[in-house]
Amino acid sequence: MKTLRFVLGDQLNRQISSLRDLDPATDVVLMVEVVEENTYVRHHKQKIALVLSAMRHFAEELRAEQINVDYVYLDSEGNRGSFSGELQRAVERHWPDRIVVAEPGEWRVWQKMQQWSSQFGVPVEIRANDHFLTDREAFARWANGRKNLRMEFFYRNLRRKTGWLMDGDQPVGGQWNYDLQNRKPLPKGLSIPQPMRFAPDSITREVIRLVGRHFGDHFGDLSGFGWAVNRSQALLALQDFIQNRLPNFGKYQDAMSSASDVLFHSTLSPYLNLGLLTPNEVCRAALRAYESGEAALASVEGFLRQILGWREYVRGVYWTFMPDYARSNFFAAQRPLPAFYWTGETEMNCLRHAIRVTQRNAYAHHIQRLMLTGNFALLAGVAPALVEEWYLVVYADAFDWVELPNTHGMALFADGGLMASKPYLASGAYINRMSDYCHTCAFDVKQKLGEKACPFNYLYWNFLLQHQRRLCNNPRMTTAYQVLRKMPEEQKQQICHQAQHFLDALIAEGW
Ligand code: FAD
Ligand code: DLZ
Ligand code: SF4
Repeated sequence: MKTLRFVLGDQLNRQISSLRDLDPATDVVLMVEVVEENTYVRHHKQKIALVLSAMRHFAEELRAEQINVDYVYLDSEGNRGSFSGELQRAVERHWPDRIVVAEPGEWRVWQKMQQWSSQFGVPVEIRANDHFLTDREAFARWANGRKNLRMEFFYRNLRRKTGWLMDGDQPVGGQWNYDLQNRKPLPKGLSIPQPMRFAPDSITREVIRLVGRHFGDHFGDLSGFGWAVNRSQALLALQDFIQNRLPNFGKYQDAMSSASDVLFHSTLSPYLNLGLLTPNEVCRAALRAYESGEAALASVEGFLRQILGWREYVRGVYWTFMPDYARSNFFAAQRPLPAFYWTGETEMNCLRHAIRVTQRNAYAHHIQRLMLTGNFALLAGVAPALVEEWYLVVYADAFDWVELPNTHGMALFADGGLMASKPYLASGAYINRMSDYCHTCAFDVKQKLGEKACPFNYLYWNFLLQHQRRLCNNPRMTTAYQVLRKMPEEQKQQICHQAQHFLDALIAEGW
């Protein structure tokens, strides 16, 4: 039986379900570079270069195994520019008995896949995407009928199921979670190892030129490209993280610093999301570091929780609640996205730093995404769809299944609390505690009102006032509303007035 095996740009793993029973004597692997995938949002230039270079390297690896790969380049003659258009052409070239493909990472593509069989008159088998530790159905079963979908419960179930960091049915060390030990700001003078970077080879250099030609006006710098583009490089990046940064990962997981773009984070998300690394091997590498005494329990548990917990959980939320999930807007937020999200031109030092890092690297770590750009968009009442588009554009690891729940649910609370028990809101005090941004900022983090006051301060209290009806009964907001209740009326009015003035001025600057 001749099978056309369609491999998408974020399915670059030899073990993926769609390649499992491949017969090199009869089958063809199809890979296509298409304009639609590169422009449905105007992705960061480095993200496009990473995906296309990783696709080309993967095709080479398959060819080295004598597998017949039909690879369509962006510039190939007759390229119809979309998955469906290119699949149609491939069916006409190869006349397969069936098409096999793994589940995509986006609802948008999933909907198109449902049409393919009738569109092309060929049976299409859509296989589970086994680049995850759980399947979509398992999450839906877990979620079914639950009032409360907190990640922590899902994570504990998976710890029990995998036996990772378990001592019988109890967590190793007696605690499920070492979050409280993982909230340290960065001490002065601590040396931070730079993550491993990879000089572009001839394939990547060719792709970089192509991206410059076709997508030169997209967001971000291309010149500093240093991502791993194949599995062997990604494995080196994993090893580098385990040896050099994992030991400090837990302690400084929530820290921010202008001295380092990455701190002790792994920067492995693009490789996990493209299939160059599997979550299983990444978690096992961290567990080995714990067993050999190279990394402490709090670091390894903290890291495991991100992958076994958060990564699996957000994927489950996405597939269980889409497409309605994306439509909710709990705070009825409607403002446009400020222009500085694209330029980095703002006097707020913390945001300027987070956005410049993003331009430079197509990367920012979690706390920058959540507590700087996410927190500001929430406090400023920016429409969720605009914030979500920004996050999908700017990060090399951004795919809808993971970006949307993180932005919509975690950063913006637009789902009204399906994911988070309370909105992740912070005033300048939190940013000051966790970073070194404030002492060189044009604003004064200690001032609550007035020309020099940190905008996060009055925007924070203004937000609580504006959404009092929606939030005051949330038990986790009690302390904040107690403070607000004691605040003199006149001060509340001044806060609202200054917040409104600030937001109006941003609009006038051209959001
Ligand atoms: P580390 O801090 O080293 O964490 C290890 C790994 O855990 C990551 O590589 C990632 O695979 C996983 N992980 C950690 N946190 C999360 C999370 N909340 N959700 C899912 N996986 C997680 N992550 C993406 O992969 N793609 C996105 O498009 C994306 N968008 C985000 C948008 C917002 C608003 C927020 C708040 C978070 C977003 N995240 C996204 C989650 C997280 O910020 C990134 O996974 C992380 O910053 C990637 O850097 P790292 O590899 O150094 O992570
Ligand atoms: C992100 C991306 C980009 C930029 N380009 C391509 C491409 O040209 N061809 C391809 O197969 N995949 C690409 N991708 C990844 C897809 O957008 C991704 O596979 C879908 O969003 C489904 O998850
Ligand atoms: Fe950010 Fe406010 Fe600190 Fe400036 S003072 S860096 S705006 S938190």
